[in-house]
Amino acid sequence: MGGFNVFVWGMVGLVCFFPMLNHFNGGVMAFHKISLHLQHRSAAKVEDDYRTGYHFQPPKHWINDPNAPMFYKGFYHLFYQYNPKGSVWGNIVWAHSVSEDLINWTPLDPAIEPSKPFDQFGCWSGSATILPGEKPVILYTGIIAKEPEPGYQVQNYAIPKDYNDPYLKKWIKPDDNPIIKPTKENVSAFRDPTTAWKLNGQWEITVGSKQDTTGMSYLYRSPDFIKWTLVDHPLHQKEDTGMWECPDFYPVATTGKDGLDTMVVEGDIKHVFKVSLDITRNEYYTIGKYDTKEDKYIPDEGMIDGWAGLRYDWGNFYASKSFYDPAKKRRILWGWSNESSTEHESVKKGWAGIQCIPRSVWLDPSGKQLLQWPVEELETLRDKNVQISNTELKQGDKVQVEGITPAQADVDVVFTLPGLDKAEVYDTNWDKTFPPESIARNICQVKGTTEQGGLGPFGLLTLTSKHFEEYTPVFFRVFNTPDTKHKVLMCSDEMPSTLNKHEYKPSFGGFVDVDLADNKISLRSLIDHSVVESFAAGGKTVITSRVYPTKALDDDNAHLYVFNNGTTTITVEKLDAWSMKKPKMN
Ligand code: DQQ
Repeated sequence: MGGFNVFVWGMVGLVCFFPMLNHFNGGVMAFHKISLHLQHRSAAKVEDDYRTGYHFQPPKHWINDPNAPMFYKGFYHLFYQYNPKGSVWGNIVWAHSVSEDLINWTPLDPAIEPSKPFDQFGCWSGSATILPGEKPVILYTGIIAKEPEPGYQVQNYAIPKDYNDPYLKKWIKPDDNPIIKPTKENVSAFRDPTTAWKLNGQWEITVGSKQDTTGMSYLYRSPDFIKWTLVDHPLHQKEDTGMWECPDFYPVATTGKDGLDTMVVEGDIKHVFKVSLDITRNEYYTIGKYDTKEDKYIPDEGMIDGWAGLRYDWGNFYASKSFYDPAKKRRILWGWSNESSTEHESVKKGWAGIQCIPRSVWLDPSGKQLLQWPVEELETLRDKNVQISNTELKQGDKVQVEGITPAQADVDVVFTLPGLDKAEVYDTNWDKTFPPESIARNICQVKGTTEQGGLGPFGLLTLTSKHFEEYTPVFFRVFNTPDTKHKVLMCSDEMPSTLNKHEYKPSFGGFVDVDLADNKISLRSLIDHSVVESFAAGGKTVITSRVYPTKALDDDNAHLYVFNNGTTTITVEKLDAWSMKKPKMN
């Protein structure tokens, strides 16, 4: 066993031996890193190197959570947590942009800023509800005191100054705020109100919280959206998951791709409940039933409700929020992708954070997971197209995809496998050795891109430098398991992505629940300078990686390949790659 492997297995042992330490971050509250001395530091010039071409970002400074996405009078509204003074978290206001197509964005003035006693130390995340008569209202978390850390939290509301303004430029924060105060135990862990729904004639919302180490989503009821009462039981809770941030609760149709308004609580539907886990800064969701008699959410039998649960995205994706788009009858999901680089780098480059491409989200026909796909409007940015078809890739082969802009591209590929019998055997020890929530990620890390398997690794080498010193591979490995069912692993590996030793370079991974009956598997990657967002098997498994190449930096120096390092020859049935145009971006 080589030195590298010894190191990896040593790390694995450490992580598994202390699973609680792993989850609970040594008992330290996670939240956003607070660096007071950097919060007001604005770079003289914004560095372009890692700025994205078609992902959402403002011209400069720090962004985090998407807030209150909604469609109103022909415009999509995206609010987001923003530091107007610097490139690290702090001084948070609700920045605001509008779009007619979710792709081209016009910036407006911040919609909500600290100014009143009920939000003077911060305007944190929240959601929009469209009340009857087409009247939007925003619920958000206000910080009324700095202590106890990370702040004393209440829930406020804001309403548009002029309902006739489709841009919703000005928002009023009425003086009867706050409309919800915390109970004594949770003053600093009580945030991120959801979009409301109606049950038995009353409005209901849920708010993220915890009690000791039990993650919790409180339920509140109101006859008029102003007077709210705490319901005697939470909508949902789960022991040992710590603080729940940004809960999201919404219905999905049991068949078809159409989305449903959050107001739909009964019928041929399931409900999705998602939370962002503050301790590890990742999210999980379950699919289940909203029991409207008990007013409780109950995950379906077999759903994993906790760290090892389903994820929207196995990479750098957090604080997500969904909304119903009545214009196209779909549910859209937005997630924040933080920098994985250092604060020092963020301050130097003058900006930090992007929003992922908005995704349509609907229930997989199995009922066991969601499917996600970039909104169709993204395709309007597709420019020059190149194709590869029916091309065999033997062990060690890589074929360059030439003729497009490799650092700003959309690639969609279908691989055909000759059969599954050559797949390597899945080592069941992995299930015992690795923490359940990171088995896939650990296998990706241990095996990397080059270790040969029977079927795979095969996939894409994105953002590759001329002499392969740097590349971000996105790929599959297929395993045979003792019960004769195969397992498909998807990896997005940042380890070889940059020569910069100081960057955090995780090897992200997730399993893909796909039956491979037709011996085919697809992969779509959205490559955009410092982000690679990849969708396997039509959106069953998704991974977002943030990367900082030093050589494979721009369209002249980056290259794109399709590759196979497995012993079995596979076929690129069809590959389409497009250069992506730059939209109007704030
Ligand atoms: N970010 C907000 C909070 C939320 C956290 C503060 C999640 O409301 O819990 O900027 O990233």
